[in-house]
Amino acid sequence: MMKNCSDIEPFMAGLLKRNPGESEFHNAVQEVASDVIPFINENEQYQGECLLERLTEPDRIISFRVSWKDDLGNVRANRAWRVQFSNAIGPYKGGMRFHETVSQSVLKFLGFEQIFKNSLTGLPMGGGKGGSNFNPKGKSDDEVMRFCQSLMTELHRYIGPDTDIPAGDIGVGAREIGYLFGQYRRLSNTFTGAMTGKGLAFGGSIGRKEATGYGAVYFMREMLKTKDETIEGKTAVVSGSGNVALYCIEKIIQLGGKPLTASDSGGFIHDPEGIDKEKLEWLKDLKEVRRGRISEYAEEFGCEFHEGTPWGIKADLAFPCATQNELNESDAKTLINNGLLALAEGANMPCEPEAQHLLRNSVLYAPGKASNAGGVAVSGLEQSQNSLRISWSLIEVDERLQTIMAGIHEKCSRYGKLDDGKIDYVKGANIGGFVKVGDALRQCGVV
Ligand code: NDP
Ligand code: 2IT
Repeated sequence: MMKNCSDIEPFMAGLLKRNPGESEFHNAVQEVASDVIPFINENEQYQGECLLERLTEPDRIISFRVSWKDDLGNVRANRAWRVQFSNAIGPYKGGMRFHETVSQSVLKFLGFEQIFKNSLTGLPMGGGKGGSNFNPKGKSDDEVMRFCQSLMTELHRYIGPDTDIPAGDIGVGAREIGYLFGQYRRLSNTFTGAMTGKGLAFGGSIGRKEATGYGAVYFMREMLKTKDETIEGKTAVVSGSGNVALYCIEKIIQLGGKPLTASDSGGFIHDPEGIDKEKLEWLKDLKEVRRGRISEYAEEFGCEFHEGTPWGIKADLAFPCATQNELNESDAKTLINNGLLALAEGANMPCEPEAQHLLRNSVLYAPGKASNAGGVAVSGLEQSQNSLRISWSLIEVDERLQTIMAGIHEKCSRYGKLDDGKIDYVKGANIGGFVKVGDALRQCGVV
């Protein structure tokens, strides 16, 4: 039984008991609860409703087997999930992740974060996430297609444009969305916006591919403004070389900054001259078309390649854009000692809790649920365009994205302002995301 808790300890003890072994989920909830429980205690209208207890229990989790055949004719089986976490303010919305590390705990943490992130965008989107422990690396296009078709053969029953709208995440890009959407369209015999991140030829939004990376840099720009600083002339350390990292690097270059690094699970490249527009085009081709390794960049441009993560490289700005828990306490210390000014998370929960604690108290620090919300925001715009059966131009989409990111920064500032005038972006994002969802829960009865 869940009881209304006004203290964090008994609340977390109950959550750990109900969700044993799910460390990623525990960490995500702990961070939110430590800001939201005190807020509830100070605001009577949110009391006595078990709001956080209800919000930490997913509406439902669908778990299923995905059987498929590899190119050698072997039958393979994977596990997949869709975590439909909360539809309090709109249909479930969130990405699908294909990676060997995907587990129920990882998807629950991502789905939980998504509730607050989606609320912060101001768009009517609930929180969800899905994925599979399938590893697309080294698989042929045909194998990926058979896997996606098999997965959607089950998933299609549970999704729809007014129910649950999946999109991409790690290991799910344009190719996978195409195969998934193709099978959805066939099985449902409808052409609707039941997925986002679609190709431009079949209902996708211009600017969606770029949105998460661009959005993270727009959020950074807003944070720097509070210190009368700009991106121009600043060096940046970036991790990852996937969808988020590539377009984060692109926007840093466009705004006059100098990205020094990029990485993948094999290691990172350090280019002291900076990754420029031409090198980035080469990198996009390497990663988006040839599906190559980041080490090839070092061979092509004659710079250093190292194993591990790039956090030892001195820079003004940091953008972790690869995966969860990729930056630990010692990395945070190194970045701070090297004079870091600000960090904006492109990935979801890339900083371990101890690293987050240090950064939150030392530099301008934006949690992913605020700074990487640009991706899902433009997914929301894709849904609107699909419903209206129109396509906005890149300028229109990009203007809306900039307005949404500035709006999230404003909400974080409003709810995260400390007594000394500084902004705690983590607190601001947690409370700013909670308020709308909490209001919706209160007003819709006990469900
Ligand atoms: P991609 O699959 O396009 O790229 C992921 C990148 O991170 C690759 O360079 C990959 O290297 C690296 N990476 C993944 N796992 C690990 C690992 N365990 N250790 C080291 N490197 C790793 O994914 P995205 O760019 O879409 O997603 C990156 C992050 O951003 C994730 O946390 C995701 O949840 C988050 N995000 C994504 C959004 C989107 O719109 N796509 C929106 C908001 C957040 P390799 O290829 O070697 O595995
Ligand atoms: O983590 C995320 O916000 C995403 N992977 C994007 C979700 C979406 O629905 O576009």
